[in-house]
Amino acid sequence: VEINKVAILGAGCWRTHAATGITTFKRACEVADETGIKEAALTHSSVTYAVELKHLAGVDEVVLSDPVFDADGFTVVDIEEDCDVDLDEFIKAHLEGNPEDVMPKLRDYVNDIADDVPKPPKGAIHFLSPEEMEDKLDIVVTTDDAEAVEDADMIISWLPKGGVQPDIFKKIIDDIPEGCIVANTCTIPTRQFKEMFEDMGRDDLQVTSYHPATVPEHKGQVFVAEGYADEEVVEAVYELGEKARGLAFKVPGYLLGPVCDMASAVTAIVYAGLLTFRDACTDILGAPVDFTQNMAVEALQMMAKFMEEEGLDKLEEALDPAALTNTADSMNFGPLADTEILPKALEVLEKYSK
Ligand code: GMP
Repeated sequence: VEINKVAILGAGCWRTHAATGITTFKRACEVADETGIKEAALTHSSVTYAVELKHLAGVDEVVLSDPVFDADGFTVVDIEEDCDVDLDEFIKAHLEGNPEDVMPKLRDYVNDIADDVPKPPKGAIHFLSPEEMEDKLDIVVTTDDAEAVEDADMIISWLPKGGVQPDIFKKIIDDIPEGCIVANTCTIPTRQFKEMFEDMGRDDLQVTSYHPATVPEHKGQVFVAEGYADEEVVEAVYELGEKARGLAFKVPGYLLGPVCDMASAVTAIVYAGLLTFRDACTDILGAPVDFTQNMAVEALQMMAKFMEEEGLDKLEEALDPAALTNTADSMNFGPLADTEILPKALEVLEKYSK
């Protein structure tokens, strides 16, 4: 499997990254340092992906396509003029010092102008112009999706939230090469992404993901979905991701959302619960693993049913959280107690009790 041309659809906007108030340009600065291209420090979203693929993973041709590049609302923030931050100091703060010495200035400026900049695709906030992206980063920038995907070995979708992706892909569906690798990021679950292409008659495509589980400029990592593409393809994307992003994980495709999206907070708590529950039951009580598994499956499935039937905002009305503080406390032994997961959970339930 050779990946010589990558097309990235969608370039993103930094306003939401500013709004969270917690992310930095740490990875972008590392990329600037590793490649010697200073301007790489000023990339975000899929633009950081593009630089990494071109200069760290050695992909011949990286094309970034977004209608916003031609839009009146495309806004380039000059960190020196607008935010009063020197580029060398910006990089130094991220690599050797504390990013928070400089980040508040960028966030404040962007939060201030955000209301006046139209949302993508009519406008977007970047720190480099499309010309600088081409000249300094050596990537191809276009507004023509059909041209971008022509002869591509891999397409990465940084397109808006799920619902609109079919309409965008429909327009270029015949331009996507036979057997092309198509990867989703954080805006659509991989399973839904796969079904979308199948609905368009493209079950020849190799579906996987190139999911950052963060904003790409902040942290170098990527999550690659398994199960919907040939194993060699998943391996190739994984190796590409490792070179480009520094750290890559393979994840069963259907788990990509639960592991990488916001509900990973729920998944992490549930997963930690499953591991400690398993060990407490099998190691200490000597319970058979299949019996233990059945009980855990029942708990997970019924909790999902409970939430669907009652609604997430009305859970406490239907089941007093205190009910569990009085049943689960006798489970407070072995790994469940040692790892402090159950005592902490019971404390939280107590707080929410009626
Ligand atoms: O994060 C979503 C990104 O997708 C934004 O930068 C949008 O401007 C971009 N976007 C919206 N519509 C399209 C489209 O039809 N093609 C491409 N390539 N990007 C789009």
